[in-house]
Amino acid sequence: MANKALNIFQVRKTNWLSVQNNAKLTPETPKTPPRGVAAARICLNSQVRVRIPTCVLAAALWVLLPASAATRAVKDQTGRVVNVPESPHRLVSLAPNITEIVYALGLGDELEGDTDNCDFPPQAKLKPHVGTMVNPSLERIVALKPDLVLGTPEANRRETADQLERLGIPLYGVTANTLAGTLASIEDLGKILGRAAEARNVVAQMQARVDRVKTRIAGRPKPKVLFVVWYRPLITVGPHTFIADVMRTAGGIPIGEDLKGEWPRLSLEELLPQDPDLILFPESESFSPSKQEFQNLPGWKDLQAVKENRMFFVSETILRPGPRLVDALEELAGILHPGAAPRE
Ligand code: B12
Repeated sequence: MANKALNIFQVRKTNWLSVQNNAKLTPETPKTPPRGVAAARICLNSQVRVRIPTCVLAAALWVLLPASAATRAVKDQTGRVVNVPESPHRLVSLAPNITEIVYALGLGDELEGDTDNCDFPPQAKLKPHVGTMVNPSLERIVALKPDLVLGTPEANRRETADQLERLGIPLYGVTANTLAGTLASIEDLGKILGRAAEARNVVAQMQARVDRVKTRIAGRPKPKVLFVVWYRPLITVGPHTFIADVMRTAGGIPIGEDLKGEWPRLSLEELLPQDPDLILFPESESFSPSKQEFQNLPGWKDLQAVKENRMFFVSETILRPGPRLVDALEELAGILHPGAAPRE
C-alpha cells in the first residue's frame, strides 16, 4: 500500500486532487473517475463535493493518519460519542477560543494547525492554517495528520464535524453556555488532552478572578445592557449564552432575556421600548462600525444610550469562551460599575 496515491475526484469543480503518501494535496488536470469503481461521496465544504473510491478510502486514511493508538469512546461536550486517542499528540484546533485553551494548557507544541481566525497567543498565527473557522479545508486538516481535531458550535458548523467523522478523524466538541461552563469545559479538555493538573490550575486562577469581581460589584444597581453581536441585522445574545452570563456576572441585565435561541435577531422596533442603559460592541474588525456611524443610523439614533453616547467597545475576548473570558468579565465590570471593579 505504501506510495500508492489516492485520487479524489471533484465532481462539481473541474480540478481533482491527489493525496500522496506524504499527505500533500496538489491540484491536477481534470480527469474522471475510473469506470466501474465504487465511490463514496464526501462533502468537503458547502460548495465542493468529492467522490472517493471506497476501496482506496480506507487504505488512504491508513496511510495518511498517524499509526492508530489506543482510543476510548467518550461523550464530547456537545453530547456526541467520539473515539478519542488515549493520549492525543497531534491536535488541530478549529476555533480561536480552543487554540487559546490549548496554549494555556501548555500544549502549543502539539498544535499542528489552527484557523485563519486564531490570533492569540501570537505564536498561534504562525501555525499552519486550515482555513476559516466557518469553512475550514478538509484537505488541509487531513494533510496535518491530526489524531484529534477540536471544534465548537460557537464557531464551526456541525457539518464539519460530520465530514471528519466520515473520514475517521475524531472531532472532540467543546462548548459552554455560561461562565462556569467555560471553566468546566477547560477542565474537561485538560482531562482529554492529558493535562488535567494544568487545567485545574488555569481554572482555579480564573475562578479567583471571577470571585473578586463578584465581591466588588455586590449590591450595586444593575444597568440594562444591549450586547450587539452583529448590527445589520441586529443580532444580540440569547439568555443561555456565555456572553449573557458574563454580562450578568459583571453586574448587568442583558437585554433579550426573553428572546429564544442563542444568537437571536432583534428588530429596532422591539429594541426601542427596552431602552438599554448601555450598549456594548465587540472590538472586532468585522463586527464593529464606529460609534459615529450608529449616531447617524436610522432607528439607532433614537435610542437614548446612543444619543447620550453610552456606547462602549469591549475586547474581542468577550466572544471567546476560553481562558481570557475573565479579562472580558473584568473589563465589563469596569464599564458597568466604574470605580468598583478596576481591571487587574
Ligand atoms: C453569532 C455569531 C457568533 C457567536 C457564535 C455562534 C455561531 N455558532 O456562529 C459568537 C458571538 C460566539 C461569535 C464569536 C466569534 N466570531 Co462570529 N459570528 C456570529 C454571526 C453574527 C452569526 C452567525 C450565526 O448566525 N450563527 C448561527 C448558526 C450558524 O450557528 P448556530 O446556531 O450556533 O448553529 C451551528 C452550531 O450549533 C453547529 N453545531 C451544532 N452542533 C455542533 C456540534 C459540533 C461538535 C460542532 C463542531 C458544531 C456544531 O452547527 C450549527 C450550524 O452549522 C456571524 C456573522 C453573520 N452575520 O453571519 C459571525 C461570524 C461567523 N463570526 C466570525 C468571527 C471572526 C468570530 C470570532 C473569531 C471573532 C473574534 N474576533 O474573536 C469569534 C470566535 C469565537 C470562538 N469560538 O473563538 C466571522 C467568521 C469568519 C469566517 N469566515 O470564519 C463571521 C462570519 C463574522 C464576519 N463576517 O467576520 N460569533
